[in-house]
Amino acid sequence: MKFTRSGALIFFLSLTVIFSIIVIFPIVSEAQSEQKTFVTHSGSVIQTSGEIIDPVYTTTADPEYTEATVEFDPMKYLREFNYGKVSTLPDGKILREFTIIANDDQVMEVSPGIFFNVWTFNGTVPGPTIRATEGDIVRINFINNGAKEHTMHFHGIHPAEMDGVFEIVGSGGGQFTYEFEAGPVGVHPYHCHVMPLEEHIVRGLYGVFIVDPKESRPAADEMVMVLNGLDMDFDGENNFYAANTIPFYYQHHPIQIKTDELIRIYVVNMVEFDPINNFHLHGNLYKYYPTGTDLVPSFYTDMITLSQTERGIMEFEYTYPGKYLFHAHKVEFSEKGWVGIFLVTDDLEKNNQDIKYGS
Ligand SMILES: [Cu+2]
Repeated sequence: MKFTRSGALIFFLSLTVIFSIIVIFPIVSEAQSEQKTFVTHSGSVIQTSGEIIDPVYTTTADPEYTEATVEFDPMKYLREFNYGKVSTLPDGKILREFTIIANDDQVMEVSPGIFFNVWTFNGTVPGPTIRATEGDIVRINFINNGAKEHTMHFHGIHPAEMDGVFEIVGSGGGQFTYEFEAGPVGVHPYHCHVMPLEEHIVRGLYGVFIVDPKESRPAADEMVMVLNGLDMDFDGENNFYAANTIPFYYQHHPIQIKTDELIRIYVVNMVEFDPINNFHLHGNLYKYYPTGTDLVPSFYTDMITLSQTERGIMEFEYTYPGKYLFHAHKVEFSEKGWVGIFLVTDDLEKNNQDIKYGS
């Protein structure tokens, strides 16, 4: 029997298909269903192929157990500043008191249909933005209602015992009062400092602490943007990135600002695992104050690079109305959620409609 050229080709292709089915497919499916073993923070040993979003709570022994669901509104968080309960001390100083409650049993829908076990300060990720003026006394009544130990570690200047590292606050209602003078002027992160630190941070125990100068900065439309990442399958790599936790949020819900109005953004990078993050603004440049400690800008740029907990203040105004992107110029991050839109308008009332990206 003699093979034609096309007959030989068909024979060869058939062999390839059969080989794939018998040899390659089982290897690939084995890899896909490969079980990984994790020891969770609570000490339970679980196995997951990575499809289980939250192994800690899917293996909770009590079948009646239901987690509290976190409601988080990135638009509200963006411009929400907490000045605390204000009183004047006998020496004339201003005292600002805050109550911060830590929890670690909450679940948040971080993207449509995707739920994640977040650890929270006052029920949100990030926690509340705490704001004081330089020289004010800040008192934080910290309560740990979580199942793990937690603390609050503020970046800034304060006594050693207020640093939130060695004074571990026990689970199930442990308390600690942090008290220190606000300073220096700038924008600082606060976060839990219990080991394993990476886990306590990536789960969401962080927030922003703003110290205003005594002579306040010029009036502006002020915002807070915490750049964060979410490692959904606990492999030490982020699956989503965002400004203020929810991937793509400000792309689908553009931030409305006015032409010729000064915009001031307090930006803090809390992305773990990836060594750098960055912030690019379209159609404009911003004045940048690293850490916000100086009242004179260091840069006039449209791109800054930030490592873990690096932060600063940006100021800009738009002359021309329209839609402008802001995003990580590390394109992988923007394609996984760290992207948003400023909708710049002469008249906010007239433009109060949904704007579709790309339209
Ligand atoms: Cu913690």
